[in-house]
Order: sequence, then structure tokens, then C-alpha cells
Amino acid sequence: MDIEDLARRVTAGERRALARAITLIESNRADHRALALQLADRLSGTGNQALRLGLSGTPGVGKSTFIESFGNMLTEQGLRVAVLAVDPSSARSGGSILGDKTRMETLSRNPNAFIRPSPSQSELGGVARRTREVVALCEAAGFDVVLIETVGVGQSETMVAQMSDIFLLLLAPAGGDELQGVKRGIMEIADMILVNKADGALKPVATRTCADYAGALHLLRKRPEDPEGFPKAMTVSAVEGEGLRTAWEEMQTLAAWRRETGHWQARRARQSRHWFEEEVRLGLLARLSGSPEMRARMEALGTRVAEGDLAPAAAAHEMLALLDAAP
Ligand SMILES: Nc1nc2c(ncn2[C@@H]2O[C@H](COP(=O)(O)OP(=O)(O)OP(=O)(O)O)[C@@H](O)[C@H]2O)c(=O)[nH]1
Ligand SMILES: [Mg+2]
Repeated sequence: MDIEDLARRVTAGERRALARAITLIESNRADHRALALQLADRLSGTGNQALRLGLSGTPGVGKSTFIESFGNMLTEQGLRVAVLAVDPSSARSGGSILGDKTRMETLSRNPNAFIRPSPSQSELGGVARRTREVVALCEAAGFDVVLIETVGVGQSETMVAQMSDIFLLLLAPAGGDELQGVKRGIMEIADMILVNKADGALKPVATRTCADYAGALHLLRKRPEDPEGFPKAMTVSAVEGEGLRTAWEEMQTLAAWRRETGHWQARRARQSRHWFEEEVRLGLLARLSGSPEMRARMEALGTRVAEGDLAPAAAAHEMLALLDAAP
């Protein structure tokens, strides 16, 4: 495989080259991995910075519908949009985006949009790691906006926030007590809350819900990376396209402010450091379970720990010492 040529074609914005590069990045084969690293290295510093938007929300809140309307709106403004997903269940389901191309029908046929389902790795850490590399690819390929979708379960939101410049939380209109259902931790990483389905009979409920969340956001500790008025709660209707333009303007305002004040670069720098450490961590884990001998040793030590024969910390120490001995 000619990495130079592939890199050139990716930067030229060739979709097929991009798709091939992504397949390479998602592969677990050791030789592919080496080529993927070469490619990433070759593409780093191409200079293009996309706006990376994270989007999270529980099943049925309208993520796909939102991405369809919002994505089409952006392409109408002449922007190129990539849509990626971090789906921890994708190893089993084959990826939510793929299953739901019907909800993104026009966007998936849009020449200025690129939709890619979640990589099917068995662990969330692996999914997030590959997605992050694909974000960088899309950026090198000249996309203006990269949308990273995740369904709001477990750790996936935090991981998506860690690869986004702006993190959006999509919520449904709900009664007052349901507001408690959104975990504080999620509220704290949200840059904007969008209460969807603000249309028809749901509109008054959505407006009330939005006010409730605006109040809740207000109670959170002020973050240095926010200008006055952020994080912000707004109502939208993905189906009717209502509020999307305003939401986009707010995102741009926030992005511009963060760029001017240096928070944008600081956030990216923090994220890069985080992913570096994550790579090291995952690399160590891989080495610890990479060979049958290592796995057998882990299993044996685990058994001794379970039987009370050895303390967990002592067993871990013994296991880690093997890494020094291993080539
Ligand atoms: N009234 C109304 N319904 C909406 C809106 N957006 C989405 N829906 C409906 O909500 C349902 C779920 O929408 P999806 O876009 O599939 O939601 P999702 O968040 O992608 O769901 P999962 O992929 O299962 O996580 C569909 O029946 C949509 O038509 C909206 O703005 N207003
Ligand atoms: Mg969906």
C-alpha cells in the first residue's frame, strides 16, 4: 500500500481514499496498524481545523433527525460535514448510524457530507480511540464540521466530549422530575443543551423544560472556557428545522470566543495529552494480554488473588514486573 499516495488523495478530499484510510485505521492487524500510524503522521499538521461537534442524547431523543436537518443546513451554507459515531454496542449491532441511514437519507446522499458508522471494536476504549483517529483524518480531508454522535450511555459521552471542541447535549421535552435524570457530570461537560421536539403539542413542554435546564446550568460552577451566557439551553425542532440556525450561530459565537481567548487551543492541547496517555494505557494493557503466556499468567495470578493467597496489589506488581522482562 502506497501511504504517500493515499495521504495525498485524502488531503485532496477524495471520498474513496478517505473511506480506505478509515478502514486501514480501524483494522486491528499489526501491519495495518503500522501503516495507519505512518498515515496519521503524514497527515498531521496539514493545517485544516474543523469544528468538532460532539452530540449526545438518549435513544429516541432525535439525534439522527437532528443530524440530518442540521447537516443539510450546514452543507447548504457551503460547508462540508462529516458524521461519525461512538457506539459501544456497535460490535454487536453493526453500528447505529448504519441501521438508521433511513433517518439520514438526504444527508447520506449529499455529496458534501460523509457518514461513517461507529467502528466495531469490542471495547468502548477501542471505539473511542479509532474514532478520534478518524476525526483527525476527516480534518485532514478538509471537512469544515465533524459531528461525533453518541448515545447517552455510560462513559461514551465523556469520551466524545474529550474529542470535541463543543459538546452538545440533546434532550427531550419532559416533566420536572425527569430533569433529575440527567446526571450532573453530563451537565457539567455540556456546552449547549438543545431541547428537541419543540413543535406541535410538545412545544410548551419543551419551552418549560428548556427553562428548567437553563436554571440548572446556571447553578453549575462557572467555567473559565465559557463566555457570558454559556453553557446555554435552547429549544429546537429537528423535524421542522426550527431553531437550528440560531443554534449554529451560538456554536459559532462560542467557538470564536474560545479561539480569541486561547481556550480553544488549550482545550485541544489538553485533549491531545489525554489521548496520548490513553494510548499508553491501552498499549500497556494490550501488552499485558497480548500473548498466551501473559494471559495465562494473568489468569493464574487472578486465581491466587481470588483464593486469598496473594494480595491484589502484590499480584499486580508481579504482573507488571513481567513487562520489564518482556521484549
Ligand atoms: N415531534 C418531533 N419528533 C421528532 C423530532 N426529532 C425526532 N423526532 C422523532 O423522534 C423519533 C426518534 O428520532 P431519531 O432521530 O431516530 O432519534 P435518535 O436519537 O437517533 O434515536 P436512536 O438512534 O435510537 O438513539 C422519531 O420518530 C422521530 O421522528 C422533532 O424535532 N420533533
Ligand atoms: Mg439514531
